Amino acid sequence: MNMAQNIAAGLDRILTMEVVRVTERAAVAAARLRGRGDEKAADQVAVDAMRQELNRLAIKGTVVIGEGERDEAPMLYIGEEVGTGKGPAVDIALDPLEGTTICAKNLPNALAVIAIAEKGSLLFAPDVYMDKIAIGPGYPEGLIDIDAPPAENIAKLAKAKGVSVSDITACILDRPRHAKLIDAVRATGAAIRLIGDGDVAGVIHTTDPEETGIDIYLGTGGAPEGVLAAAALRCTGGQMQGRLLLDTPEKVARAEKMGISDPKRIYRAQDMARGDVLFAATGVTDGNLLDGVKFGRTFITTHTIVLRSSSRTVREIKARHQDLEKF
Ligand code: VTB
Repeated sequence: MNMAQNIAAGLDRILTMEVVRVTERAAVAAARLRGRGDEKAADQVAVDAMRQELNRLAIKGTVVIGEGERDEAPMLYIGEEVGTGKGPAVDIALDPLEGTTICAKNLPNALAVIAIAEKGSLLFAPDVYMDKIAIGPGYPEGLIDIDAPPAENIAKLAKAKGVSVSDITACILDRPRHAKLIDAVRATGAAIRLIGDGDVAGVIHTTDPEETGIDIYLGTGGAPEGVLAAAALRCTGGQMQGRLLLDTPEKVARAEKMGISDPKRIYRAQDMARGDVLFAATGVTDGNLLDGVKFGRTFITTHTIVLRSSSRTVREIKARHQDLEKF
């Protein structure tokens, strides 16, 4: 593909490299506050750092999934314009610190995350819950069904993988609302990895079961996190379905205002993140897929995964930052 075709195909691929700095910087800032028991402080420094770096990117970006509505989030709020303004018009979904509690407790899999997509191609998701199911790449389309009982999804997955159900591990957020789901999965004989937070990582982990030990993600988490995970899956392959939990008239009205006319719609990954998508995540704490930030005496190391949907290349970037002043 020549340069002109590359640009015509979607986002400028140079952005794939540029975007790494954005999550690296947020991760380093958050990592300094790992294990301090202060979620808010860790989130705040990650937001500041991400915003600063994002504003150096040559894009005309709009935050569509961010820290919240304008009145509740002073920075990286939904609708905020970011970037230098000179460059392609893009939509941005971000979470400078996905897993604030994980970071505060210094537990695995806290991430700094961003997805960049062509204008108008990310689902404008309200901050409600989303019911989610996801599996990794290499399975027939339509293998899983969000409306099927967990036992059925797990049995189909095991069969397609060529293993028995007891060899399957499901990742589920450890929440009282998942009691029935957990019982249903346990009854199949499959294993569960219960996570305290961080379902963006949980979904992404399904894309590399050999590395992470996770085959399927099930359960209800944040809708914004669902869009971020969908963006990653668009790039790695894999299947995901999500449905917003709009269980009050107020939530239905809020979603309607954001352009969602069918409150019961099932979104696949490609409905939540369309067109050309870039995704980057840097580990804050050590995790199953990414190492956390390491602070050496003379340098800092970061571990980032960068994905692009149009080429489906998965890049891992381990960076050694020797100019500590830049952070
Ligand atoms: C998940 C998880 C997040 O929120 O989406 C979860 O990925 C869902 O909400 O890290 P509840 O905590 O209310 O269950 C987080 O845990 C925090 O944003």
